[in-house]
Amino acid sequence: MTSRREFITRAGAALGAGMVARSALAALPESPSIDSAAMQPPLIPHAGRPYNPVVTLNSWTLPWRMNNGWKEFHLTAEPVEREMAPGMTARLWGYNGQSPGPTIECVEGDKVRIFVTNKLPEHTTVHWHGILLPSGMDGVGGLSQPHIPAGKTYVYEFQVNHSGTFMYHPHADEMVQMAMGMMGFLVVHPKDINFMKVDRDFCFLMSGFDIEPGTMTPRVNTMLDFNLWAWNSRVFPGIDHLVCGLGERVRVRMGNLTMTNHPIHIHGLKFEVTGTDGGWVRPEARWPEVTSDVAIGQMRAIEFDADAPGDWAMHCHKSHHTMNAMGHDVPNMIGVDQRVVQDSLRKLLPGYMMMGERGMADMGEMVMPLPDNTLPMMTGTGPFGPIEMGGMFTVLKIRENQAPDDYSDPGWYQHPPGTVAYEYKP
Ligand SMILES: [Cu+2]
Repeated sequence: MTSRREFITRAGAALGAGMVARSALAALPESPSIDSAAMQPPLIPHAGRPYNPVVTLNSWTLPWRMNNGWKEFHLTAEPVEREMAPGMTARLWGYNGQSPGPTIECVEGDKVRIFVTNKLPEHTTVHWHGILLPSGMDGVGGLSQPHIPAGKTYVYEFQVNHSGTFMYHPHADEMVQMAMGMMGFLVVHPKDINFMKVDRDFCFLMSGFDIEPGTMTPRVNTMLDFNLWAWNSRVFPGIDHLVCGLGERVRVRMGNLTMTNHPIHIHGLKFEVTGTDGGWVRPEARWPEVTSDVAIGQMRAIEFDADAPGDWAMHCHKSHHTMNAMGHDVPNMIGVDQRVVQDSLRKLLPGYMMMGERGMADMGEMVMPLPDNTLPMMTGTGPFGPIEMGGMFTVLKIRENQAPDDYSDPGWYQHPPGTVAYEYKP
């Protein structure tokens, strides 16, 4: 038997040596979970140092508790179901009920303790991408720690000494676990609440999935040919709009955990990259952009003044990344008169439909017979008709009368008379 006094002393010694305080396991914090893909309001800090919280598209921030000067979080790695857009749900792996996992927010100088419970069928670890910490807390299975076996809980403890935009993901059976959607955001706010202060601070992670139309589970061996390009495991038209008030200063933090780069383009305004995984970019080192390439494994924080009211497209500029599953592997039939072959094809493929003779725009409107649980290759409807998009596409809505903390959808932009492109009529 150990006395309570010895127990506390040993725990203290372990902490002093930068090791895991096993005593902490005695009082696991709650591991809250959500089953919805709806954007949750910013989590206003209830204790500890004050900060301006972020808003995670189609996701949420993990609640925490203070315990003797430590900010404690509890992540549970587990299989989840994620609605990727209305009409399509995927069976993924994630944290606390969803993929991606909840955003973890803390403040420069915080001592952070993160409990990780593994409810996956195999071992895992968590790597804190971009955080400067003791080597043994870096989460590389086999290299810096033993893997977390299924059913076990491990504890990570470190002090965050630099603010910025980071992420977390497994460093164990990575090809499978990342292809299944295991990732999350980690934001370290500056100690000075006025440093780099903005009016709205959005974040999302990019992921790629290969899910055969009609099925629910990603193929995990795919290296390049993904068919669903997602922001926070959502695809257009399922991705939250970014709603801003006219004149506000806005930050968007984006992380890329896919297998390719994504040139993210915003219409209607110009922005600057103000942060990377390495920290904040000095003002004299920034330049104006309307597209910023986010390479694999990178984070980019961009900032802009929301100075132009309207509905502005925001999307990856790789045109295949704004298409959903059905757009891939379709042969080019432009200029081919398919009527000649249609009858013979129908004998082989009952229900075969001519497509793409004039291009594929018709598919944006067409109601095609699709297998259950997939999405048309291009979809979504705007005030003027089909938007013909999918994947990594959403709308930045800048409105004159959007109240400061209101993230609700203001509807489509009402264009002032005489400001919409019109048909030429001689
Ligand atoms: Cu892309």
